[in-house]
Amino acid sequence: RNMFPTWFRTCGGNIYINDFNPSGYTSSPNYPSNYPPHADCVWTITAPNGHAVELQFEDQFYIEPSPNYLELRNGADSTAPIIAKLCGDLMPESQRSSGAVMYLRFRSDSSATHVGFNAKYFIGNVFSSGNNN
Ligand SMILES: [Ca+2]
Repeated sequence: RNMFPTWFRTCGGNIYINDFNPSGYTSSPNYPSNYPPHADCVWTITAPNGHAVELQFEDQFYIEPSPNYLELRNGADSTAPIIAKLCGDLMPESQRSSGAVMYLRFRSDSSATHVGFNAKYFIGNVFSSGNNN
């Protein structure tokens, strides 16, 4: 028997970016359709040592207020220092980890849903301090 819809089992994951796989996209379940209720997705994105993970939000962004959110942390798990907790309908600025790993968690509650998020992830330079590329 299978009590869970497909998105429950397939959202989230561990992503590794490197010279051969330098970027990709992650999004809320069903994007660009609305995310489902009761979603709880965790990703970790790992860059090479000495680099950072950068996230650039694209296309559409709409997550209802908490307890729906996309949470970003500086590290590998839910105890790591928080970078940002994102919701609302304004496209967030780019986000960057301070170390090589970024933790992402997307949650939705039982009520109405919206489009969610679509983010490009790529290798960032820890030591870069501005738009000098
Ligand atoms: Ca909701």
